[in-house]
Amino acid sequence: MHAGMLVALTRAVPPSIVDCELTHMARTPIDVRIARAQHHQYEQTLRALGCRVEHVPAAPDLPDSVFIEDTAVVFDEVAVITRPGAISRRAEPQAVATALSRYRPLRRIQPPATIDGGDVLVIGRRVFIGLSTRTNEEGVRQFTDALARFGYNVTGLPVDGCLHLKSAVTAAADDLLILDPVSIDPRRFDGLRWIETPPDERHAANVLRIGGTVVCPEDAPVTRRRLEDAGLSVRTTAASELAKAEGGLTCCSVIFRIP
Ligand code: CIR
Repeated sequence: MHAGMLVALTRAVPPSIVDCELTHMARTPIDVRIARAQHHQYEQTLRALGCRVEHVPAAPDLPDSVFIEDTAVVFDEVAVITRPGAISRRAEPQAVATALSRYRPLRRIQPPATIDGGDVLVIGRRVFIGLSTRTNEEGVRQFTDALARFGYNVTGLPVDGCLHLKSAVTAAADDLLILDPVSIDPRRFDGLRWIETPPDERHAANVLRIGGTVVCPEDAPVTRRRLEDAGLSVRTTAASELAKAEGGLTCCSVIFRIP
């Protein structure tokens, strides 16, 4: 298997999460204590799956700072530091960049480009980038440029009706996607097999893959069974309170391998 170890960067749930950005959901009260308990359970799951969890210093005044995935995308060769699409989130990447500078050379996305890590789906050497309300064409261009020396194939895909590309599709295995067919056309992903989420479990298209295990939200039993029927090892975790902030499972960590 792989040598080295996995590091998972996470960032605490701030009290200001009650003022988070919302795009497709109505605001409902978020219980910060429950959100923190679920975040703790999530970190325990990461540890159980072999990650060393490292905390980026908390940012109490940045409402969406727990959703650290949007601030950086880490490849073996380089970490791309994003420029989030929401103005309220522009200050988030700096502390993440500082944490990542110990592990990777950094490339920073510059204005006028915007890109959220939630729009970046990496499957082997293929990188799919959602063109969403957060990520623009210039973001895709700069991201492509940052990876140019390393032999990745980058493709931009329009995203409609959900926040990020990874709200609608994630990788469950090297050649297997889990996706919400309402939001994304599976034929966009040439050569890959896919599993569909049922209409009342659309949020479960966002799964977190760690090694040979897939972490799925606990309130998605049909999706869980479909993943297990495909031969995958599945763990579940509670994510309902962070889901009220339009966050999924991938968005609460940045995971990468170190020697
Ligand atoms: C936002 O709208 O930016 C946050 N409330 C949710 C971000 C979720 N990020 C993700 O799924 N990658």
